Amino acid sequence: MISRIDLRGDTLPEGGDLRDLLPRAEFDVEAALEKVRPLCEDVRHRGTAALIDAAEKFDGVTLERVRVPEKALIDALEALDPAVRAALEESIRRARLVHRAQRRSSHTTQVVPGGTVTEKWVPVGRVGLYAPGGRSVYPSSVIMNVVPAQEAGVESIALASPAQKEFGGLPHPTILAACALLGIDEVYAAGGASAVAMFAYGTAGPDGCAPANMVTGPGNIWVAAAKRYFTGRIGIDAEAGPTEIAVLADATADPVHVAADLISQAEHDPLAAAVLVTDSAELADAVEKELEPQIAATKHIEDRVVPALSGRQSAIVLVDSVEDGLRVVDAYGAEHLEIQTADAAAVAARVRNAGAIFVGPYAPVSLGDYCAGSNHVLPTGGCACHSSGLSVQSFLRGIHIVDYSEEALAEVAHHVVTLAEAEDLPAHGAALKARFAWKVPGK
Ligand code: HSO
Ligand code: ZN
Repeated sequence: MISRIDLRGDTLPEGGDLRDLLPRAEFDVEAALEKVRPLCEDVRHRGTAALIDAAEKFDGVTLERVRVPEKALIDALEALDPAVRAALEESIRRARLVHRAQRRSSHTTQVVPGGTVTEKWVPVGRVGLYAPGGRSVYPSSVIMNVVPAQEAGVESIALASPAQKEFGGLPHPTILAACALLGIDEVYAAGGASAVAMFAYGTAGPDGCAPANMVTGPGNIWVAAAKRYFTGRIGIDAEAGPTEIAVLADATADPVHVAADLISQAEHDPLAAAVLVTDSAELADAVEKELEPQIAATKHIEDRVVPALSGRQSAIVLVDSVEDGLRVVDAYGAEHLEIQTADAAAVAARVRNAGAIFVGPYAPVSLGDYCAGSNHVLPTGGCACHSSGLSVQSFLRGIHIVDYSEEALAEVAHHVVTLAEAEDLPAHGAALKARFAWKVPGK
C-alpha cells in the first residue's frame, strides 16, 4: 500500500536539490485565501454578530454569546476524568521545565566607553491561541501553545475553539478543562478563519474580544489561510500543514516499532505524511509486512490511516547507506524525525533539518506529542530548513536599547557622516552635525 522510492545505486544527485525526490501533500493555502477573505472582513465589520453567524453556518450551533463563561471552565475541569487530568498535569509540568529553560535574559554590550547596546527581551503583550475542534480536539496542543507563551511572560492570553453542537455551543470540554488547568480564563467559542479574524481585528461589545498582537495554534487550511491573510498585521507561529513523520532506520531497527510510529502520525489526517528512509531492504520489507496487521487493529483506518499511508506524500525510501539517508532526511526536513539506527545519538547529531528529532528506540513521536517536555508545534512542509517549533522565543521580541554619551558619539560621528554621504542621505549626516554645531570630528 505504501509506495517505494528506490534511491540506491547512483541515483542521489550530487549537490542540487533532493527535495523533488520526496513528494509532499498538496496544501494550497493560496487557493483558500479567496474563501477566507469575506469571512475575515465580515468579522471586521460586524464583529460578534459575524462570529455567531459563522458558528451557525459551519458548526450548526446557535450561539447566544461567544465568550465562554468562567463557570463552564471550572465545570469542565471538575467533570474531567482523573486519569486524563493527571496526564495533562504531567504534560504541563514537563513542558514547563523545558520551556522555562528557554527564557532569555537581557544582555548589555559595551561597544566603546560610554556607548552600550542592550538587547532587552520583551514578551508580546497579547496572544490569541487557536485550538481546533472537530476531528482534532487536542488539549495537548492547548498546553503546547499556552506553556511557552506563559513562560515567555505574555500577560494576556485568550483562546478560541469552535462551538460544539453536542456540548451546547461550548468548545469541547477537554479543551476547556485544559484551559482551566493552565489558568486561562478568557475563552471564546469561535472557529476557523473567523476566530483568527476575531483576534486580528478585535470585536466590540460586552461579549467582545480585544485585538491580539499574535495568533498561534494549529488548524486546518482555512486557519492557515487566515493566518496568511493577517500576516503583517499580527504575528503568527506558522501556517501549519498536515503532520509528518520521517524515520531514518537501519537493519538494527525494530519493524514493529517503526510501523507503529508511522501509523501514529498517519492517524492525524488523510494528508499526513509517513516516510521511512532505510538502507536495509530487509527492514523495508518487514515494516511493510508489519503495517498490515497494525493498520487492521487501529481505529481511524479508512478515513485517515490508509489514505495517509497510500497517498503520494508517504513512502518507503531505499538508500545505500545511513550516510545517504541523512542527505535524504535533511533534504526533506521533516516535522518529526526519528533516528532508529545503531549509534542513534551520533547520527541524530548530524541532522541539520528537522522540526524535532527523536533519538533511538524509546523516543517515539507520540512521546513528544504529549509528555516529553518538548513542543509539538513544529514546522511542516519542509519549513524546518528555516524555522523552528514553537518556543518561549516565539513570544519574545528583542529590543535594542542604544545608549551613547556625547563623547562616544563624537568619536564615531565622522564614520556616520561618511556612510550617510556614501548613501546620498545627507540629512542623516546632518543629524550628527547638528549635535556638534561646529564640525564633525575628523572631517
Ligand atoms: N503530532 C501532532 C500533534 C499532536 N499529536 C496532538 C497528538 N495530539 C503534530 O505535531
Ligand atoms: Zn500526533
